Amino acid sequence: MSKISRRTVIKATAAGLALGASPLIWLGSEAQERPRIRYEASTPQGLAMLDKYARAVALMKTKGVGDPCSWVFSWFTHWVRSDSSKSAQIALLPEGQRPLASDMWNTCQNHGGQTTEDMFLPWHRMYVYFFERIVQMTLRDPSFALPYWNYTNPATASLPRPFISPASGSNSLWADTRNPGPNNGDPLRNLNLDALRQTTYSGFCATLDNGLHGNVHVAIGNSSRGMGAVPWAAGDPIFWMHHSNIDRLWASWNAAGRTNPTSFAWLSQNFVFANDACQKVVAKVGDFSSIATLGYTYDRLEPIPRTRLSSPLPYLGDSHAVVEKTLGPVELDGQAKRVELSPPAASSKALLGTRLKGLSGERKLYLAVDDLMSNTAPGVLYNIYLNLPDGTAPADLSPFYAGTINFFGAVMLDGASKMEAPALAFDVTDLVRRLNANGGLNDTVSVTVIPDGDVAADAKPMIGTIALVEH
Ligand SMILES: [Cu+2]
Repeated sequence: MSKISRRTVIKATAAGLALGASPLIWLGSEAQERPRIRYEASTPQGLAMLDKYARAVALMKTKGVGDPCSWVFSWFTHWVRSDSSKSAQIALLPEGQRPLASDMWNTCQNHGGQTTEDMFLPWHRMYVYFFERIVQMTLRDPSFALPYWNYTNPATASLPRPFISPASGSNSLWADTRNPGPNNGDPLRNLNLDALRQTTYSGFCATLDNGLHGNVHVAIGNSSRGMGAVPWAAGDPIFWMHHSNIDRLWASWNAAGRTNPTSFAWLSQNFVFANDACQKVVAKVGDFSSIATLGYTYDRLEPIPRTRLSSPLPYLGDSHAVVEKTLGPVELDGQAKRVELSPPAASSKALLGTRLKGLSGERKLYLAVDDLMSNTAPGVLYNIYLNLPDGTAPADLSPFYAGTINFFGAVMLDGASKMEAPALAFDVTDLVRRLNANGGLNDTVSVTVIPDGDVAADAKPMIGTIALVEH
């Protein structure tokens, strides 16, 4: 058991008792304190927090795996490392530490198929929240707040300095499981805040998870033991700055007036975590729907882009909306892959140009990429282009660029009951219009998928369907 200060013990015991009765009482008293601010990681305040964070990570790494306030216990709460298994790791623990590990480990939502994709945001908000409390307790510093990493701002698209310098094991924030580019300070590329354009919660949650969130995981970490693979992701200290930012984007989306689910099923869902007394807490999604009652805020929220997307998820359910699609699954490897899309029925052939002229109001054309699956993490992002002329030089690809996909959530995990194969849709209205105006369409669309780096040999990534959809 970890050493904690007398003051923390008293506070935590009171919190524990209150929680037994109702989590609301505990969260309510929390909200009366002045909210802590989560700062952008590269600001002076953010860097000061990262200094504290580095000390906390080092301390947490010295604690035994079975201590719910240890580094590894937090990591395994997301998912247990894939060279072992949950049951094997639990068997190594002292008897008394097994029940909580059994309740908490491998609970990342919704990679195990336990709940629904709508739980991605609240589960990770709770995960970050309770981790932040454990860091506060570890440092005996209740003013600590986790900084966030704002990678979609080109000025801060490189890993924050303390994570890469010094580049050695003496730095508790450095990891040798990252891709060499980012770990040498290269900025992340092809990231955007398109998810914020979604108008429904389910569309927003899934687009953020499968899009920006997964792209950042894969861009930073390798697929064997790093951020690029779910079972290893939370072992890299940058994980928490990434998810602090994902949480900030959710808060931003809400601040612009977009609303969360109000269903009983969503609000009443419970998840198990450990509090800052390293003891079990049961947290309810309804208590984490808004950060206003959670005692923290952000130094800056993102403005919502003016152009909206009418939440095309689930886009392939309505077959009338499909303009053209692939005829079968698209198997990817280490090379560029080109596939032609075909109209679902012969009668609808040669309608793309007409359809473009007829697009009115909020209706748009989307490239839907559905049912992503992979044996193991391929370890690269794939960029998608429309009607790419043969032999286009790498420097000339951008006029044909439609979007970037990742297979972060597309691998069936050990111990998972099922998997929701990720899906994404990209607004390609302007791209298709431009290609059509340049005479580059001829009423057919071809899609080229190009890996942005080397693909792991045994990965075998596959896209179930690629379709052009009007919605
Ligand atoms: Cu994540």
